[in-house]
Amino acid sequence: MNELFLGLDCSTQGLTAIIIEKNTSGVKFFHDLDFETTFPHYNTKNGVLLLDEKTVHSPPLIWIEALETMFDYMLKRGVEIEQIKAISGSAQQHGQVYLNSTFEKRLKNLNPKLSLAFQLEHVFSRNTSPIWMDSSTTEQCEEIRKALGGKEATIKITGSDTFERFSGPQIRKFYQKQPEKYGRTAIIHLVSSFLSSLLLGKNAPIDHGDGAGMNLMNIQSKKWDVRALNATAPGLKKKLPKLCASHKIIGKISPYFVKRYGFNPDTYIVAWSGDNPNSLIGVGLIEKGKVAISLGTSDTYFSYLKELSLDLKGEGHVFSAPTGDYMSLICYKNGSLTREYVKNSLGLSWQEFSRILMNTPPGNLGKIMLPYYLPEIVPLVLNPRIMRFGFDKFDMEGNVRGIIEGQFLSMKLHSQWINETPKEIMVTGGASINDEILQTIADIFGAHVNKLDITNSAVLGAALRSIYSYTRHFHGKISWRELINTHSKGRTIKRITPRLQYRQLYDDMVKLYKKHEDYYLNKGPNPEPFRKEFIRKYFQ
Ligand code: ADP
Ligand code: XUL
Repeated sequence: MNELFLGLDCSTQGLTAIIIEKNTSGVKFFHDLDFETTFPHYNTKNGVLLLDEKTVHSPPLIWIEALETMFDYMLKRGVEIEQIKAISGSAQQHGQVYLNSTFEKRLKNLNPKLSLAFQLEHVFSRNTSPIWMDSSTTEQCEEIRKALGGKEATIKITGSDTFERFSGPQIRKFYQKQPEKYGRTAIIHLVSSFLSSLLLGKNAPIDHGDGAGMNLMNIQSKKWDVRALNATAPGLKKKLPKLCASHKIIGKISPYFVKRYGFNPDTYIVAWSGDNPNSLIGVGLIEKGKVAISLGTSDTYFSYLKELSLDLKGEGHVFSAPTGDYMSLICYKNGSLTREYVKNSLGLSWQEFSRILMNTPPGNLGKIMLPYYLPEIVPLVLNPRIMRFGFDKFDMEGNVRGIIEGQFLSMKLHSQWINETPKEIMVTGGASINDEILQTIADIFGAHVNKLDITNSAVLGAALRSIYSYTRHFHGKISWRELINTHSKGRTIKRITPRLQYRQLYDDMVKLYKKHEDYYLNKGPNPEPFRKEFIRKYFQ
């Protein structure tokens, strides 16, 4: 009999589901739901509500409605739902869901004849959820950092400096600005633990991977850190779920889903985690030596760490990895949405954009773009503006190459703390289908870039984690290596080779880019003479 495993990924822009079997690499079911177009009544743009330039939320009900719409679709497609043995999931990191005291009661008493969104409409103590794109908590970041003894101390305690999008500073802002609503909040979930709570029919724990993105969990002991809790908001410990290992089976599926969709009552729910920790598994990074770049709504650069190794400069993060080890990560807000903005403002399709990228010279004739369309996380830019040096917004070629080179020169520059010069880069996320972008990444990093047949590695990672935990539970032993060899290894459909003739040019250009960044952000010297020199060296 088929043993099926379900992975779900609730990202910024949509919900994805995948069903796989334990011992074969085939995909039994795959489906994507886009929030903006499938659920227009929430009025989101790309899945989010832009309340002001720095304040970015999403309506948590959209995630509930997406979950049930996905299960309705699975029923309609005749998926053998009763054969699903275990479910795990992935969600955009950092976002919080604020719930009142009726939440758990309602979860335990759901009527299978009625929709989930209808029954859970009134469980929120805050109607919208701040998400990872929010950058409105600089004040709270400073306060928490100070209370923890400064930047280095904060990093040593939580694995990261305080960041605007991290859950702790966001919770502090809510407590400060809306103390009554904070008082009425019984539990604060992450998006991942919120969705797993729905499946479980009671409050689910937060796993160590997503917990590390809160500025509240001690990165060494993997427990809530009392100093961080006290620095954030009073009475917070009581409002947080428990923490658990990412591989933990947290229970069986709630009777609601058994009765409404025909799930087997013995379907196990495995702790959900963040999209980046899930992607680590989906692209198969379980040992040192390789890195991954995710080109989703955010662009992220991440790698596996055997030992805890912190970025004391403070731009990067260390999270727990699903294997129980660690992972390093840097995150850029100016990812796909910024590429899309430049493409759309030039009136181009992706095909036209890619053709221009292919036909323009590496080095962009010395034109440099700082790609801050949105507030940026790395480096911190709170008042964004796209900066162009040597061209204007009407120069089609200059802008197409400028945005892509700007983004990945910045990534190369700011990933140096990870101390891992990659020879191989795994790429994932929506933009990883674009070969011309991948060629630019290969050239800038001087590394081979591997493109996978499934561009959503987070959802694959979630399904693999469900197999891992289920098998470990019933058979006592399973190796990550074996699992990844069966499911992830053969997925590379293209290997893009770096063009060695551009290595020196890009080494010089990273330095040139840094001078422009320093000039714009840190009042550094005028970089124009260096740009002229670069043009003389490579283009005259
Ligand atoms: P998330 O998981 O964060 O919701 P995805 O990984 O699904 O996002 O990526 C969505 C993004 O993929 C879109 O915003 C879009 O800009 C980008 N994308 C889709 N097709 C292409 C393409 N051909 N070239 C570049 N980017 C693309
Ligand atoms: C990671 C981050 C984003 C979100 C959205 O720290 O903020 O990558 O997880 O995908």
